[in-house]
Amino acid sequence: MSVEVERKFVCNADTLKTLKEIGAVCLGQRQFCDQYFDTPKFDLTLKDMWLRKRKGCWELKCPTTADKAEETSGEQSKAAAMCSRYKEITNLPEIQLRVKEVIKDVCEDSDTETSPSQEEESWMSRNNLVCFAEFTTVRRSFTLEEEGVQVDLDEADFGFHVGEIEVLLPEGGDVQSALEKIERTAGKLGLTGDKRVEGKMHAYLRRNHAEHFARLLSEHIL
Ligand code: V4E
Repeated sequence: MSVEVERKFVCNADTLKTLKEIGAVCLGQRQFCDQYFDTPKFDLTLKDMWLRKRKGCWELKCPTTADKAEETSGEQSKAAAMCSRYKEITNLPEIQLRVKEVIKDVCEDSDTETSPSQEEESWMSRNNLVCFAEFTTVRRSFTLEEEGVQVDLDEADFGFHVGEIEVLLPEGGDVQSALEKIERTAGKLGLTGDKRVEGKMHAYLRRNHAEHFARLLSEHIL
């Protein structure tokens, strides 16, 4: 399991130029399709749990518990407020356990021999998991001098662009240092805003699931 600390930013025509000027190295461009799953009642996302399939692999993002030591000064809490932080789980049995804590699995696996894909199908149908969002992203990734920092410029197929500065940590890694690296990178990129920038899923839900989007906002999940 790892922890992703991330700050999203509005990217514009100058972002590429600025990245070059600050010595960012392009790692390449890739395209992927994300499918997000939840129950029809949105049991997972209402708990801020985001289950998706990307390039055939399952991933679950869920909240981390905040570390009090991170909020010792005003500047530090400002940096933390601009960033999101989620546990990223990629191991399917562990994902299934986490999902089971939220959704009551109606029956256990049978002993009959089934292929992994049949088991996945069966797990999804037992838990009533349906795809509620699907979109393709073209991502250009950059690395910077700042150790472990990656900048992604994303373009989603529904006409939405966003930049992300992110640091991936092992569980229990130094979140404070990650926040500082992200702050320094944001400074180099000349980012001045003090409000969180919406991500692809925000924009997708706003456009396609307005009622659920409003509920997530009212429950302070988005
Ligand atoms: C909406 C959401 C999540 C699902 C999307 O996660 P995100 O990191 O935006 O997607 P992506 O494609 O950049 O994933 P990556 O390739 O970096 O793994 S996970 C958590 N949320 C909620 C959320 C929030 N409340 N606030 C912000 C700023 N971001 C996400």
